[in-house]
Amino acid sequence: MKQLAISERLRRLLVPTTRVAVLTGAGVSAESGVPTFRGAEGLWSKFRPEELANFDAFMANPRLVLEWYNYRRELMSTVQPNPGHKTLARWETYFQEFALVTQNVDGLHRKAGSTKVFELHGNIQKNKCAKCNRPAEWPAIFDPENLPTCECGGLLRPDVVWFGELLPVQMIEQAWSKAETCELFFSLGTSAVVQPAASLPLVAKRGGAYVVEINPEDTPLSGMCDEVFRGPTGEILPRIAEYFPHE
Ligand code: BJW
Ligand code: ZN
Repeated sequence: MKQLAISERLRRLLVPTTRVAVLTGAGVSAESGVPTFRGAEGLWSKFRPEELANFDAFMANPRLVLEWYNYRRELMSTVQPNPGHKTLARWETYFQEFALVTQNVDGLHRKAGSTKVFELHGNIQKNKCAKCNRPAEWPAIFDPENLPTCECGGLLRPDVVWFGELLPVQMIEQAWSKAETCELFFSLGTSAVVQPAASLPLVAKRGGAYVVEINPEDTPLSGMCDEVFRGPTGEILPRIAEYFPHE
């Protein structure tokens, strides 16, 4: 296959000494078979986020919300990382300073071998108490007839960040600082509409970074990016890596 056309500026930045930060979204896992949220085939075209992904919805109808998470947990436990995840896992060792920030809750970056991942929106396979926030090991699947509770009496819920909830403070602060200080920033497979994650590329740009987007579709971010690749991350990322001096 013909080599991917990339700018001279990007090519020069693909060296181990460049400080790199990456933000990933649902699109990066699409080629693994995980549905995205927005768009014609996205989860939000079939389910209403305000009924499922916020605390009030959970308290009003925990069974409905937990059954939705059961469905997604089962799906996510069977999927495998794709070449996009695997390429990013290799970048962690290639670049001396590399920060991988994800909005995804599917754990596929770790499964691909990334060891340092900022999971801004949590992890769907983990649980916590909806009342006291204590982490809980079980259950893997919620029994809708017998909702699991914490020692404090609170209901257990998936350890993910719903609309209107704060992201883990230290994690978003660290991600912010990585975006501020990086030289090269990648926004990958995200519609870039959910805050505060969607601000990270802008923070990077303000800090002087070269901002690259990979997405088959236009996003609100596209216009401010220095370089845009229109295509799936599972195909484009390995082709960008072909430009690494030793690969
Ligand atoms: C491909 C591809 C391929 C396809 N290759 N690409 C400021 C202004 C306005 C609103 C707010 C604001 N600050 C906060 C808010 C409120 C809210 C928000 O942002 N709302 C906007 C949507 C309007 N944010 C919050 O509530 C956040 N909390 C917060 O800020 O707390 C403080 C606060 C509270 C209240 C008021 C003010 C401040 C929390 C956000 C939590 C988001 N949670 C979810 C659910 C997680 C749990 C779960 O999974 O069940 O996170 S929602 C959902 O969206 C999920 C995702 O992580 C997130 C982002 O979606 P993502 O990843 O971008 O996916 P898609 O589907 O949107 O896009 C996929 C993309 O991939 C598309 O572009 C495709 O083209 C592309 N694609 N195939 C590459 N093969
Ligand atoms: Zn509790």
